[in-house]
Amino acid sequence: MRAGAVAVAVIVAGMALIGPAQAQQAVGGPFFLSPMGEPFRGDHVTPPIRTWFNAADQDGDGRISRAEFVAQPLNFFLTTFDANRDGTVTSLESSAIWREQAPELAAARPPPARARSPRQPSSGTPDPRAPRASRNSVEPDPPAMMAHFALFDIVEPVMSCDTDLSRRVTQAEYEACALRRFALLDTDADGYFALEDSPRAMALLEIGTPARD
Ligand SMILES: [Ca+2]
Ligand SMILES: [Ca+2]
Ligand SMILES: [Ca+2]
Repeated sequence: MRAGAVAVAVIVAGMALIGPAQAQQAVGGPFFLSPMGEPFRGDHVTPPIRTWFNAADQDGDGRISRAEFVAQPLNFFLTTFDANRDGTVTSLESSAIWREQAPELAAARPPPARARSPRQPSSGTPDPRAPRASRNSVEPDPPAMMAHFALFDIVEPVMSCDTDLSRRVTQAEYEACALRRFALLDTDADGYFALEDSPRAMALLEIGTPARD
């Protein structure tokens, strides 16, 4: 009985030790943030960028067409980001999803402004007046961190689509934004994006792939 109590104590202590580190594990698997802000997870076989790619490549021809690229994130936009289903996504809504499903992105984003003026648009660009000194000085810059899990260094992949600065992203704004991002990925302008077109995508393919031994 005494041994049992000791065992329980050891287990509890172990849980306390691994607790914070496992918050990420609870979300599960290597992480990729799609160009339109949807979190994807890989596993020990499939790199997370491949999970996104396969979801977008609806016809399975090994490349993402412009139409596929725009269509893929819409369901997530309308049913997950838009938590209150009013047809638009706010900064609060998108941040809540990332907190829950993408702690890696939350870590890469600048800390929330303490008292953001209501007139100040959320541009996705870090406020140059933000107190950088308050950040841990060894903390890497957000764009450097983004390279580990995204094709773009855009820490606000949804609110940066708010072209009319209404502080809400409509479906039309989101789709127009997707077209602009696709044009950046489709470097040879043939209307298709393949992972081979992007050195950064090829580097991300290595993520989640176990090292050969
Ligand atoms: Ca395709
Ligand atoms: Ca909404
Ligand atoms: Ca808007």
